[in-house]
Amino acid sequence: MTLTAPRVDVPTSDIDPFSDEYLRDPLPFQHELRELGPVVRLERYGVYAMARFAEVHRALTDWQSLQSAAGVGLADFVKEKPWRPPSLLLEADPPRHDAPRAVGERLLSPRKLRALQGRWRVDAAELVDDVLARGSAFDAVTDLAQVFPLRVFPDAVGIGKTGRENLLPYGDFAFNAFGPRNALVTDAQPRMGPVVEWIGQQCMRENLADDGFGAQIWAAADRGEITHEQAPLIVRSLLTAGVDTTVTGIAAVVHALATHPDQWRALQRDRSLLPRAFEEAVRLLSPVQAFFRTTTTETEIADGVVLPSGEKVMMLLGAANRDHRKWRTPGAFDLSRDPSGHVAFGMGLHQCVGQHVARLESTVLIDALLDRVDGIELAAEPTLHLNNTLRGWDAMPVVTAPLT
Ligand code: EJD
Repeated sequence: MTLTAPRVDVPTSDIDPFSDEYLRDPLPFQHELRELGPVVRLERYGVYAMARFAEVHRALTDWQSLQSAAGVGLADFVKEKPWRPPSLLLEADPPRHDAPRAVGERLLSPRKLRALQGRWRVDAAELVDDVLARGSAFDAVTDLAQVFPLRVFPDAVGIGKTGRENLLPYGDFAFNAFGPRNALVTDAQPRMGPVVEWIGQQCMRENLADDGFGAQIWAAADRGEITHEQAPLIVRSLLTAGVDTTVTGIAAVVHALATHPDQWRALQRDRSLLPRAFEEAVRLLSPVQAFFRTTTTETEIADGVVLPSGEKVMMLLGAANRDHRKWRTPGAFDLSRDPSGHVAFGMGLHQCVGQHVARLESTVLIDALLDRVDGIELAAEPTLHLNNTLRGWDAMPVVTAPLT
């Protein structure tokens, strides 16, 4: 018999994980969802949500039962036309996913990124010097977190110098579009036409420098690893997923350090904790808050909870990363813990292919900061940036102490 409703009673909730109230302060809502049960039905959207680490982890690693090809946002691509041609990486399952993924993995491997590390260190040092030359107080978002990725990543991809102001709005829209058509989407939509057009142009071979990630994706098509029709869409993935995410990630690390002076000092004493500081900050703040899968068949998504085929399941990465069942003192930013296994980059087959880029950008920038200031504190309450998927800020005034 085909299941049309869950096989056990699932608690329901009227929490809207895309409301302004939720986006402004998701933690109490995520706590409530985590404690309601391993799976909760969100009445407002007719979808299921999981907020505990174990179920989120299980869902992320079960690509057979929980597909991505129906979209990893709220919209079901079976029923609704997506706002742009689906991503070959994000919105695809094996076997179609595999060749694009292999190209992305080789391109963005730690080994390949080592070639960029020296230049990015110099760029980070220059940026922090420039910022500090203007004063010890600055904005960690608009002066640093937004500037550094835009300074290094578009050049690494090899796109043109003009129009780069389109990158952040495009990413912001794409991440909003994983949610419902709320005001965050509909307010920005009228401005998106030329932005989408510009992005598409940047993905074409003739508009890419001949030594960047973009050219290397086209070269992979020449070698037959992917088709020439696929190449521009894979370049588009870098431009969609590679900017706003790293801006948010850098801001998360700065925020964690600025609000935990003892952990800043621990990092000053032992710079080898820097990679851990990055992981712990993304665990704690989860720049990417949530994603969806869609059941391909009747699926037991938690012990005893069997969902019908074709259901949307929301995975609350941010909630899983603060589940006390998995983490002791989950709300602490603690460089003495091992945060590995967090799901801020997802897990499994789709786990962030760009994570080494994010890690490198963040660590070289914080390293440059550690070289140049003795301490960093918030100078005012940061201004949140509301987005249906990303948890970040528009502004974060900080003040630094000079090295003594
Ligand atoms: C993403 C969560 C794309 C694409 C890939 C990944 C993301 C967004 C877009 C980054 C999802 O292929 O266009 S963090």
